[in-house]
Amino acid sequence: MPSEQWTHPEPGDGPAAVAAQPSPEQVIAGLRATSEGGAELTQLLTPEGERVPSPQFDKYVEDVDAEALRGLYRDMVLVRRADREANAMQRQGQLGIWVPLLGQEAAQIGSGRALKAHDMAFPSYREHGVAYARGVDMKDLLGIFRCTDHSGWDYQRHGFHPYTIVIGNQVLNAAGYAMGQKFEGKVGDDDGEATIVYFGDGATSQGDVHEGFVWAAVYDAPLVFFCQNNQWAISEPTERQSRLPLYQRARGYGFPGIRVDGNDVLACLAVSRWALDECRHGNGPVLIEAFTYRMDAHTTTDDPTRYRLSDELEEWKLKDPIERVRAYLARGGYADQAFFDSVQADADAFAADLRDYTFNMPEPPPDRIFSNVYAEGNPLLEAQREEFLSYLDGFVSAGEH
Ligand SMILES: Cc1ncc(C[n+]2csc(CCOP(=O)(O)OP(=O)(O)O)c2C)c(N)n1
Ligand SMILES: [Mg+2]
Repeated sequence: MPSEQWTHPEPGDGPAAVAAQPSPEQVIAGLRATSEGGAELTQLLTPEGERVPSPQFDKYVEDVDAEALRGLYRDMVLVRRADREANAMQRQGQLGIWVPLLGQEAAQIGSGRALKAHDMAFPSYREHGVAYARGVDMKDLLGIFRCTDHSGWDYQRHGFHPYTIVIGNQVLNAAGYAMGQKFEGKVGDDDGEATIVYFGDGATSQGDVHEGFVWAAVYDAPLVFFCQNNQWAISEPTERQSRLPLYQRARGYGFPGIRVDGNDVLACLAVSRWALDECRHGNGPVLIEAFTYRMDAHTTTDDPTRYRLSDELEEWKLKDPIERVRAYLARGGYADQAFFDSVQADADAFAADLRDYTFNMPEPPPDRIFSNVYAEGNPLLEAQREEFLSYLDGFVSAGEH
C-alpha cells in the first residue's frame, strides 16, 4: 500500500499526534505528490494533449475555439523564444543578468490573457509572459536587465506595474491597490475591476505575503493572488516552505484557494477568469496556486545542477506547456505544419528584433536617475541633480588638462 502523505495535526488530535513527525516514507510520498500535483489539480489539457472536461471550468473557456487556441500557442512560442534570446544575450555580455521564465509560459499567458484592460497586474521579476500579454513591448523589459533602466513602460496604460525584486513586497502594494478599487466602488458586477498579483512559492514564506492575505481578506479586496509554484526558491524546494499544498493556506485566511496545472494554458485561463470574476463581483480575494516548474536556472547567475537532479527536469519536460497544445492542435486537425512553421518564423523575427534593439540600446544620460521620482518637480531633487552634473563635469575638465 502506498504511504500516506503527512498531514498537519488538527486541534484536538492530542499530544502524540502533535509530537509526531513525518516518517521517511511519508516524506517521499509527499514529494511524489508534489511532483505530480496531487488529485486536487485542475487540468483541462493533459500533458499528452487530451482535453479533460471540467463541469466547473469549461464555461470559462467556451469562447476558446481553434483560432483562439492557436493564438495562445503562438503567444507561448514567442515568449519562450524571447526568453531564450535574452538568456543567450546575457551569456554574450549584452545583458547584466536574465531571469528565465522557461517552463512557466502557460501560467503567465493563461492568467495574463484572462485580464481585462481595466484590471491591474503586479509582477515580481519573472513575469515577462504577463508583460507581453499586457501589451508591454518586450524591448522595454531589457533595459532593466542591461542595468540601464529601472522600468521602461507606462504601468497605467498597460495595467502592469514595474517589476519588484524584493520578494513578496508587491503583494502589499497589490492589496492596497485592490482595497482602493473596493473603496471607490469599482467592484460589484460583470464590469467590475480586479487586481492580480504574481509571486513565487518561496515568497509565501515572507511576512509581506501573509500581511497581504490578511488585509485583502478582511476588506474583501478584489485581488487574485497568483502563486507560481515552480517548485524552487533558488535552491530551496517547496517542502522547505510548507507542510501543506500552498493553495490550502487560503482557508486559514478565509478565502478560496485552488491548485491549477500551471503548465496547462487552457486551465490557467479558465481558473484565472473564474477567480477574476469572483473579484469583479465583490467575492474576492482568491488564491491560485499554479503548479509548474522552473525548467532553467533561477537566474543566469545560478547553477541548478548544484542542488537538483536532472531526472526531475526530464520528468517535467514531459509536461511541457507548449508541447501539449501543439499535440492537441495537430491531433485534432486544428493546425497544420504550415501554421507551426509560420509561428516559428514569427518567433525568430521577434527575437531578432529584440537582439538588434539590445545591441543598439542607447545609454541613458547619467542624470536619468533623478527622473520620474516624483509626479511633479521637486526643488531638493533638482538641486541634487545640478550638484551631480557639476560633479561629473569636474571629471571631464580634469581629464582635459
Ligand atoms: C526580501 C528578499 N529576500 C531575499 C531575496 C533574495 N531572493 C531573490 S529570488 C529568491 C527566491 C524566490 O523564490 P520564489 O518566491 O519561489 O520565486 P521564483 O524565483 O521561483 O520565481 C530570493 C530568496 C530577495 N530578493 N528579497
Ligand atoms: Mg519558486
